[in-house]
Amino acid sequence: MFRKLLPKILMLVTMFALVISACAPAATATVAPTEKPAAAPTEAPAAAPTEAPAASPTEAPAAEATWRDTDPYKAFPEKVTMVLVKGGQENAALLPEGESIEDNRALKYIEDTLNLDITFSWVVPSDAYSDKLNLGIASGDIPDVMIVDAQQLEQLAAADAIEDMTPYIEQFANKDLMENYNQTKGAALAAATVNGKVMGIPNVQPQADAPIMVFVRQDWLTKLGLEAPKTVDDVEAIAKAFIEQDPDGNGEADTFGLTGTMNPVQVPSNLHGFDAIFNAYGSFPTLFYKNAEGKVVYGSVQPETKDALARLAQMYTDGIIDPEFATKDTGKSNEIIASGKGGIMMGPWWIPWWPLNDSVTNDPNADWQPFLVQDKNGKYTFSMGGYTYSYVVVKKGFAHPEAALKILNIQNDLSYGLNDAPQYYPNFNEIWNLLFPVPFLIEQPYVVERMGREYNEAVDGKLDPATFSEAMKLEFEQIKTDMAAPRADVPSWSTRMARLDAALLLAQGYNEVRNDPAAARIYPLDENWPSLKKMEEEAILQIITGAQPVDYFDTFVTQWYDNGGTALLEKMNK
Ligand SMILES: [Ca+2]
Repeated sequence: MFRKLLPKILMLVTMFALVISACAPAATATVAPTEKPAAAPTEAPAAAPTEAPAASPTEAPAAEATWRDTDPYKAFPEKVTMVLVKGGQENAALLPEGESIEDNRALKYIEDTLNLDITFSWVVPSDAYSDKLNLGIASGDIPDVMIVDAQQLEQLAAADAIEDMTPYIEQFANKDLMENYNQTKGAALAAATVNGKVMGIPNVQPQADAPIMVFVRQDWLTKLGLEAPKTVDDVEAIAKAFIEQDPDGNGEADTFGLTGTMNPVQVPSNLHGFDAIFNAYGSFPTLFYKNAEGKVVYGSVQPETKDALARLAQMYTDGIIDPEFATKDTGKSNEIIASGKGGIMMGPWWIPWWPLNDSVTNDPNADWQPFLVQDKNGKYTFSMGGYTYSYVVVKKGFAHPEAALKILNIQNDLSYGLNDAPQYYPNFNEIWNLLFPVPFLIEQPYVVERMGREYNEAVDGKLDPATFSEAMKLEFEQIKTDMAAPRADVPSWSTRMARLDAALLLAQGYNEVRNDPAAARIYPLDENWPSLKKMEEEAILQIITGAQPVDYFDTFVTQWYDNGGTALLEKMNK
């Protein structure tokens, strides 16, 4: 069971790293996601009529025709050659014997279905991909189709080196991919839009890391006669009681209120961050979003951020927040939780898998429960990460730009067993990015919520768990195991708490604030951005810890605008 869980945690950490790297100016790193989101409802292709054709000539071709003859799948009449490039070489040994990145059954299926001849001009280890591609971009030597990051998209579009994909996406993306785009309410395609043209095919990553929730030890609440939290006031009152009223019952004043880290704000994924408290004040630091007038503003310099900082500074002064939070990293603050010295932790829905599992392992009474923090209007509004961080682009002049979309359609079918796609590989989740010529995912954005609802319906007997994918069946067994004997088996508890309880909280719905997709491509390239970012991080920590008074926020805001912020916002709003 631990083996089963481990990749999931790695996946989440990887996803987190990808999101962060997408924001950092120098981080041209991994554009190809190395994880298969846990979501993968790899439906067994029970309905797929794989053996039928030869037997019944009248029916089978018709059945085939329904998808093979549509725009998203139709084979090219003449063989189309396509040159690609690829990372992932370091893992090639995971492929079945006799198969390689350049020659495998999944690739062959794609080539045969579309009448393509795919070759690779180079294959390199994952961490060399972006540099190698940058060299190619600089020298004008690029493949026909490639995965790029936001900066490379900007560069290639500015150089007029890639095709405008606007005419192709709706016609050639299949209905599953279009549905996933639609669920982002236009944000994914907007992220790929440069000067009004969709210049790349955007990825969609699941909403796995935001919003930030507050997890609280229900056993401590019960012991001290406290209600579950709804507001920042409640969280503070609980923290105060956890510090003062000896919830662990050892007669010593040795328990913490709120934990924190040197990164009080980090969207979308932050362990021990104060993001949820900022959000409760209507403050969305680190995000460039459109205000009510449709103008892009920066959350960190809005008056609501001062209000939230004033509250946090007061909490710090009052000893509600760990006095040493500003020097602690995630690992240090995790120790507080794991050792049973803290009963409140803020973090994403998946923290029952890590680090709360360590707390339960050490103390099976540690009954952590998730809650969302309301704002002063009783509403839930949270900072969210972007849906999109990478793009598939097509070299200018390539005769069939739609081929890129057709490949992505079939890759989606291979992932989920749709449209007769063969399921060749028992270890598919480990090797999909090696098999696929364009290792790129356009996923369901709200898959965590969807799975939570489905697990809940299965618990209520409204949905037959036999219809679940193998991965979901395993998780559902864990959920039932923990319901039968809470916290007796820690991995089962983690899965139940993350996949059911926390996911259902998300499924209740909330408002979202995100980076404006176009603005998100501008600030990482801005020459003043690194110094603006540093100025902001210092100001936030200084104000919370009292090294500067709350009114220092006004000085910070003036400096931020004067040292490049005004110019940056002008670029975004022109
Ligand atoms: Ca104590």
